[in-house]
Amino acid sequence: MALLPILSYPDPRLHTVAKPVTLVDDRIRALAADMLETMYDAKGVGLAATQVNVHERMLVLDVSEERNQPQVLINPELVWASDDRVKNEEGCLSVPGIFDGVERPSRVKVQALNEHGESVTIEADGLLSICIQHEMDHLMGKVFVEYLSVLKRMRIKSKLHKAQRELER
Ligand code: GNR
Ligand code: NI
Repeated sequence: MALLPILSYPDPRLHTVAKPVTLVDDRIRALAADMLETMYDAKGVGLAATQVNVHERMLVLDVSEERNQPQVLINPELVWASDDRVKNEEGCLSVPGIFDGVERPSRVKVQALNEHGESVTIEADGLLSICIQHEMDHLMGKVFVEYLSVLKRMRIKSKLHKAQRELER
């Protein structure tokens, strides 16, 4: 088990489109375990492989209060999204300290493989729905700040650049 470094916006590697996982094997299971450890350590509800600079379609999440319901989704595909949309406050481990409203379909149905290579179908609403959509965006190279206005995004970039410079001093 190991903690993995998380890429921070505006790192261009966050815009990489992930490739499908071709085989769910021990390498993928070890990566899932490291991603879960990294997610729990960072107190996140989800983590996409893109954020740890691995460009394969896989994500982990745990939206439970007790932090004891880890889920691994490999090659997730959206099979249905509701027409009704809801706006929620989102944050991202790759955009530290920034929270803003994002509108998305309220409910989704997703098909994926689990860490054993078995097909699973998830019907999600609430935080699970938001989190799955947020993570699937990462796998497409999309970060939630891209839903915000150009002006807000500019302010976020300069704030994070400045924070990075202070760290390097
Ligand atoms: O920990 C996280 N919380 C969160 C809150 C609202 C909407 C989405 C998220 S996902 C985020 C972890 C993360 O960055 N995953 O990519
Ligand atoms: Ni994120």
